[in-house]
Amino acid sequence: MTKPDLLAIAKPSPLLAPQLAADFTVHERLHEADPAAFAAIAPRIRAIAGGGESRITGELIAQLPALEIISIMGVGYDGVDVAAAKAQGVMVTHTPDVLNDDVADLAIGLMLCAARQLPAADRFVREGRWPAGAMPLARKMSGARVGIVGMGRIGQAIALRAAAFGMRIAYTARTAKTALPYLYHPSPAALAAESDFLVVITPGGAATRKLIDAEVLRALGTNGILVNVARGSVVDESALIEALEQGVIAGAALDVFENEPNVPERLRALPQVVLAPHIGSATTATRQAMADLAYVNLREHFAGRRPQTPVPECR
Ligand code: 8YV
Repeated sequence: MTKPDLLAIAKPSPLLAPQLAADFTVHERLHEADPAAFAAIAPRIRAIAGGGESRITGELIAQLPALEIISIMGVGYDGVDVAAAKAQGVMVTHTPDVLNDDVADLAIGLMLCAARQLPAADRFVREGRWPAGAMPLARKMSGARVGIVGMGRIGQAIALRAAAFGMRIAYTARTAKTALPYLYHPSPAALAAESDFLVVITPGGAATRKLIDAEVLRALGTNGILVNVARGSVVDESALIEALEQGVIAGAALDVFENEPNVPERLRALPQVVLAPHIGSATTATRQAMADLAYVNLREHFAGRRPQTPVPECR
């Protein structure tokens, strides 16, 4: 039996590539690398494999009449035109839950880094500055007020961890989750006004674009620290840079950016900002679990069964 043709929209993770190669004829980034060759095989493509940051447009989907499934190795799928996929009868799957712990761990780690100035402390020792005197005092995190923007699965995992630090937890989301013991605020600005740390963990996409704008940053205030482990698109990056430069907020810890992997020079120049290269789910154990789930979704589909984790719109 011939293997189904699969378009890998980006270079597949080494944890996924062998499983893909065993079951599929993989065309890696052919749509970008060789458009003429791509046009020739496009009618045969039955599957797409992508990551959380992949852009899979309606235009691309329309070029693939035999497409049956898009498997995303990531929980976020804001780059996928799900409406176009559905209109063409294409299933879209993602990898929720298996990364909750890692992303929540990183959110707490970034909060600690920003509050306790851990990257600066590391530089302080390495650069031999300690003998000349102590580092400036930092901020206490335990007992502070944390506001979580987005109270989905990862938001709840962050809240559980924050509770162990004795933090006062509040959140905003589209609707209040009455089963949770945390204080609900109807808007990011209202939440920010009552928070020392504002942690963003809401899905990306049109509905949340620039949700964290100049007004929210003003509400967070001169002692506030912004943490983003969601998508760069959720924060107005220019407004954030201005707020940091002008001392409108105290600091930020960011794992995601508007135009990854490019991080503006003005942001990189700010000492009160902690930066990470989109590593929320980047541990071996979690990436393996994500790769396995992304593969199982494809395997189940081509075995004539329902994939394990379709995106909500395709359930
Ligand atoms: C990864 C992510 O960067 O899950 C997501 O939505 O952004 C990250 O876990 C990516 O998906 C890895 O392929």
